[in-house]
Amino acid sequence: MPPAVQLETIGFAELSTLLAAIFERHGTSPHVARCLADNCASAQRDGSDSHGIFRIPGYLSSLASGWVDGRAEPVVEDLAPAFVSVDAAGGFAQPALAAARPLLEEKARAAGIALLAIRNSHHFAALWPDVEPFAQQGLVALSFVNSFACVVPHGGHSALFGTNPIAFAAPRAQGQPLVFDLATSAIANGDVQIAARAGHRLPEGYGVDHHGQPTREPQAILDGGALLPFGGYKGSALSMMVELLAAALTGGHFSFEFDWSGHPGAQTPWTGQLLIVIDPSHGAGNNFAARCEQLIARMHGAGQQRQPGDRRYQQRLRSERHGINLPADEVNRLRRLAFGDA
Ligand code: NDP
Ligand code: PYC
Repeated sequence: MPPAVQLETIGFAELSTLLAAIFERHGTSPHVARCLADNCASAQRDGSDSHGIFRIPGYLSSLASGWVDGRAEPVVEDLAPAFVSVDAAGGFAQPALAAARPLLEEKARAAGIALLAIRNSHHFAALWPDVEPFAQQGLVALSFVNSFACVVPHGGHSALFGTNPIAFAAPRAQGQPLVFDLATSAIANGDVQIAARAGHRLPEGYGVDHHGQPTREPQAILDGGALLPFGGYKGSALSMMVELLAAALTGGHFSFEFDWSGHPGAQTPWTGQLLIVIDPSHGAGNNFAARCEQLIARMHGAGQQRQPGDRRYQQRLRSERHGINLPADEVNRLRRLAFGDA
């Protein structure tokens, strides 16, 4: 039997403060540190393990390499009655969204719909924290982010697309918003890294090795291999759409377009992000949240008991009640990064 892992329980606020101290110590402004820390701590609280504290070394090596600007000041542009754009100035996408959010929401409520096009940005996180807050305010939100070339388009032979997630959030009449957040690859790159560390093989059909041969070995995918889109040509089409919306429309880079080879240690993709925010009160009957509830009830009736977001909300509740359980050596590592000699 492997030795039991010693756990330490930490509250959300304490974790977020610890992460903010790490970010600030490693080159971000206090504001950027707070944005990234809240995002990362939220992912950890909700059990989004591939984008919680697991990502800290990647953030820090990207900052250390000079690839991403942790002090960037995003520039918000009011382009049209329903179109906001932000130049993230080579910084992270989350502070860019935070800077544009009030104007985006104001426009969505006035026009019924509004777009936010973020470019020149680095997104290294889960996507649901970007959309769920809009649904908490009664709005419907969709978002699209492209990443780095590691997915072979359907029927192709070389990596071109990113893992390109899509997130959707809708208000419900009762309970937490309905949210899904999914990579358009068969598996997120972060989960491939986690499987490689744990020594787990992947299911068939997730990736290929550097010869283009199917493999179930996560390390072979990471060492020059590639992922496949989920659902064959259907996922591939969605991934293509994400490239167009997140990069071509925003003015950001396609996943294959940037070259980080001059910045050893860089891990944060330098791309773009699109958000679409809809005010459903302009819709027919002005009863969207009730209709959402009705659909969910029928899905339950049809036998789908677990809705997307349910697992996350349950984990959030457990974390809020009992704290976030982390391996004690991980917490110590974080404390050293924040306050120690590291
Ligand atoms: P998953 O496949 O784990 O989950 C995708 C969605 O499906 C979630 O909303 C999940 O809900 C839901 N779901 C999972 N299982 C079921 C089920 N049995 N029944 C109903 N719903 C279900 O996510 P991915 O691996 O695709 O993505 C993981 C994360 O990686 C995402 O947060 C994504 O944003 C992030 N990512 C970020 C990238 C970036 O460039 N920044 C790139 C690629 C991925 P629940 O949350 O409740 O489990
Ligand atoms: O998990 O695929 C991923 C990913 C890419 C960029 C950030 N996360």
